[in-house]
Amino acid sequence: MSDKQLRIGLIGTGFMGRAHSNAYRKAPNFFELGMEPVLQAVCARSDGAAAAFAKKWGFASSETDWKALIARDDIDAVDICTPNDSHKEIALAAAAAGKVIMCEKPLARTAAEGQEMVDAVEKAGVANTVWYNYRRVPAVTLAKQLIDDGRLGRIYHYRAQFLQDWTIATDVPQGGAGTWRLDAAAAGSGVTGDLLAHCIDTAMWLNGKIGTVSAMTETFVKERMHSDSGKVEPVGIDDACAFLCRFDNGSMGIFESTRYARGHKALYTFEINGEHASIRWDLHDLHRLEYFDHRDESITRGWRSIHVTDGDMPYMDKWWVPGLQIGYEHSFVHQFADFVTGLAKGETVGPTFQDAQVTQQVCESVLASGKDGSWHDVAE
Ligand code: SOE
Repeated sequence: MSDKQLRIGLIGTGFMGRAHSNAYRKAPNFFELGMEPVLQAVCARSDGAAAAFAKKWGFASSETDWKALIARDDIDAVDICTPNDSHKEIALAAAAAGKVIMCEKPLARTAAEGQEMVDAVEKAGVANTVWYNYRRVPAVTLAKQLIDDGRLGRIYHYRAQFLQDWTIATDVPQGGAGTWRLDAAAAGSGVTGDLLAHCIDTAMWLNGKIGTVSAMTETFVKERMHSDSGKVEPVGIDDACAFLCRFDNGSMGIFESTRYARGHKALYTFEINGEHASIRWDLHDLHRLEYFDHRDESITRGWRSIHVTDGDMPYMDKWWVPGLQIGYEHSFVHQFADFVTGLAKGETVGPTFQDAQVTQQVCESVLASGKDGSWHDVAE
């Protein structure tokens, strides 16, 4: 790695390829990173798509073979933005080549794949992170600060939901660009790995480890046309999942996710109830944190809606002036800024592959419980 530069090779040019590229471009304008990100190469399967993406986002070059990208000695960091079925193979090759690795969530399709990835980065000693971006929404980071300050006291309840409605129509195919999330072979699972994984990552970051789970899963549309074969094939993903859990700190958790909640596009919400105070957050209003403190004077006590835009709130001194809010894309800018700043100082910044593997293990236990209907301990 060059002393002052992090030369990035991005693999995958979909929605996340754009979100990450935006972060690489914006982070140095707003943060002191200690290292300059360089958009060195982008890789897509088709030459035209790779070249067009490179031109649009300012990458210096393009590739159509990810192995060729990894083999280049002018690439320091590999960003994996491909469907889940290629995360492991790319990560193992990138680790063997000594590259820093940034991988889209979920880490892998299964905990077994995730473990191989953790072992590979640990053996190679390469810095790594997984893009669980919601930790870096300022209001969510503020929630972490309030909990760590002890303001909530003992935590009793954690509840989270991630609701969407984009797969209700029976003619949405499985497989292929844009709809690989419906194909179990490509995605590993449905809402559990795609959406609940976010909720689980945030929950364990805020409230500690999850010990046991009991889940219910459902696949409402049992067969869909597969984009690759052109044939109607059985659907192997979970369309919806709800689970109960116990956290190691004694609190109770309830999580729900579905792609069949008509009217909801990406409604991620959580609420935490503690002995003294409660907090709740809503992705559709992501710059606000709701806070209730029972210790307030009774006649003015009530839920406060904190507009998270003041300079003493997480990340906000880097942006505009108090009162002016930021959005979804900034969570990726923050994650990258934190990761690179840590890299420049030789510090580990989460979520690491190991952190994401713990989430993977919770997902695995949830899916197993959904199948057999019994409580499952989360493997260590
Ligand atoms: C699915 O629609 C999706 O794009 C997820 O894959 C993302 O991780 C989530 O943040 C938004 O929804």
